Amino acid sequence: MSFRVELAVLSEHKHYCRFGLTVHNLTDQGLSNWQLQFITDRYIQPDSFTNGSIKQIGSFCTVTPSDDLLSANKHYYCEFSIGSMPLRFYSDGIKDALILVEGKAITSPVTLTPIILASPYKERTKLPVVDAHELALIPMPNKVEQSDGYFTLSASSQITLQATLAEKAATWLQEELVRIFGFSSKAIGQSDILFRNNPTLDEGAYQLTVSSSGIRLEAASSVGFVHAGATLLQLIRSETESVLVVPYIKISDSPRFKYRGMMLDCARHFHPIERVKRLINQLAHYKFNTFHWHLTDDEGWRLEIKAFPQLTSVGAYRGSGTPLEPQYSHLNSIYGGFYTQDQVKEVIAFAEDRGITVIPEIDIPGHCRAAIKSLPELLHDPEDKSQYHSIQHYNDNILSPALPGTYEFLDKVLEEVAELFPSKWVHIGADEVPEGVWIESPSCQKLMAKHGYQSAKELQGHLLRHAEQKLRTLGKRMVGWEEAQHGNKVSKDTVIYSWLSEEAALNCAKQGFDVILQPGQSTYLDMTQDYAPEEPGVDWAAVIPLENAYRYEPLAEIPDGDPIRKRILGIQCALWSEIIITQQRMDYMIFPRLTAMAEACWTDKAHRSWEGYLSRLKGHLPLLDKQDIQYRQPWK
Ligand code: TNX
Repeated sequence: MSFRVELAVLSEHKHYCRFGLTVHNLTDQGLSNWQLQFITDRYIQPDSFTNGSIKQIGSFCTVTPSDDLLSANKHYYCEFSIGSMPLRFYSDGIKDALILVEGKAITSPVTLTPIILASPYKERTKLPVVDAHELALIPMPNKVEQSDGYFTLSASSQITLQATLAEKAATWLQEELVRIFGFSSKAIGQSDILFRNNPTLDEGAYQLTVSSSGIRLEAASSVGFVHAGATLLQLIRSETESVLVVPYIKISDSPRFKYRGMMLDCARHFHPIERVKRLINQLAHYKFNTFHWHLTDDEGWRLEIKAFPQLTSVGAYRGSGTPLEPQYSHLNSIYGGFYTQDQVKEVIAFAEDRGITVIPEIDIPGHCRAAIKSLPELLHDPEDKSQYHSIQHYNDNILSPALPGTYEFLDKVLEEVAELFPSKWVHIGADEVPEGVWIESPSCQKLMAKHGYQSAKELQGHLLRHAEQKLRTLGKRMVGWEEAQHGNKVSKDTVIYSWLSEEAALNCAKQGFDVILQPGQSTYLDMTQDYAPEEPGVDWAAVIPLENAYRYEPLAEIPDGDPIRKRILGIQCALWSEIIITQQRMDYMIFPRLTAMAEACWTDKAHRSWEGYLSRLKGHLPLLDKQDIQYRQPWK
């Protein structure tokens, strides 16, 4: 016997919804002095609550009913309001719930029924039916000439290296042939696969030739050889266990954008190192060259820092009775994890073998709750009486630019980060610092007066300028979200990642910043993929069906010849992990949209076609099946 919690939308408007919540006691025991805990990502207006009171920290809510008795077979009912957009998906409902008695969780299970939505979308996207293309290449190479005939790889086929730069790519190819096709050459035989240096090719570019004399992969950079291998792996058909065939072809290919990235949030939910490596390997298959590792956030600090072991001993775990309350899931257990520096080195080396640079992100000054709770003696300002409400509903998650401890923390963290990550770029976050922050802090006021700052944005700039200078002394270039240039304090060396819209990127590019485009409306893989209410995901930026992801064209209205376009270094897609708990969910959100984004990153505009992509995707799905990638079936 259990409890059942039901949430129903009673009424909804553009920026306001009212809900009714019912707790059924289906057990044969009455409860006294009980409470309900649950998880929601919306902010519940405390004054709107009936029949009790609610306390909310982030996504974590505790309800204390006005009647502290709940008899067997009876129910409790309350109503409340939110001031944000209507809910359209089941995953917008309550994510986890727990009953407490005398402040302690009880073991009877709590069943959550799907949220009763007032106006779920009725539309469904339907993809055109297409034939699977024989050359199922994604991203589409920029020049392909196919001819009749197939080359056969057999157990005596060998990989031969005539370029030291190709060593890692050759090892990767060999590993992938085994992993995907179960294929390994046993005897010493013919040099059927030849890696050869071709100094005429640019960074990342490659040529792949398959003819009766064998397979030749050419490049002048180690990453170019990886891309050549990735294309070859997509061309292979397996005839039998030990025989693979490859069509005769000549491909000459190079990337459209220099920066082709994906960001993974490992803070909201922790992704074990094997899951991270699996993703990096997939990125290599689609010719991405950057993995942006979001390692810190309000809900968890995931990177071992030797100077501050508390960041992970405290800040990597959350749950009842710990300094960080449960968030997003796992109400009834301690949840978390972190990467040791040795594991980070392992990930970096793994990525490097696949032509991928790992950019770490340490998100400051917002999104710092886990750090502040771990190091209160350094990072908490007891005199700061400012009232603010962050987007994710915290009022205690922003570093203070006026505390000496903030600088000690930042300097030591950045020193270790700079040492650990070979990447030239370090991402400093800078997103979503809420209104109202710092204004009631005497020390911040003093700092503002000293420098003649007019706004909190300038205080943020003050801190970020320090970070930029620190990183420069460590040999690194600072990069950050679009808010990093607010307050006008950082130099034009800072690379700006726009995410709220493309507009910020355009403005920044006009001012002389290099930009990476990661607009939520097109590149956020945590957005739902269709309008059906059972689609998992969020929709604050948009619903992103496959076609919209595919059709993303950065700053489309800026003509090709405009010098502003030189400022666009590339594109990045992102997976935020508020509801990404398992490998299965991760695969579902990423695939196949990642393949669409890969084409936006790589393929020249003239060679892109939605219908062409779809038929190649159809031909490509068996390769995903072979790897047990649990993608969203595009033609369902
Ligand atoms: C916005 S994108 C955020 C993240 C959230 C994400 C959810 C950005 C810089 N900030 O903190 O996880 O939306 O979609």
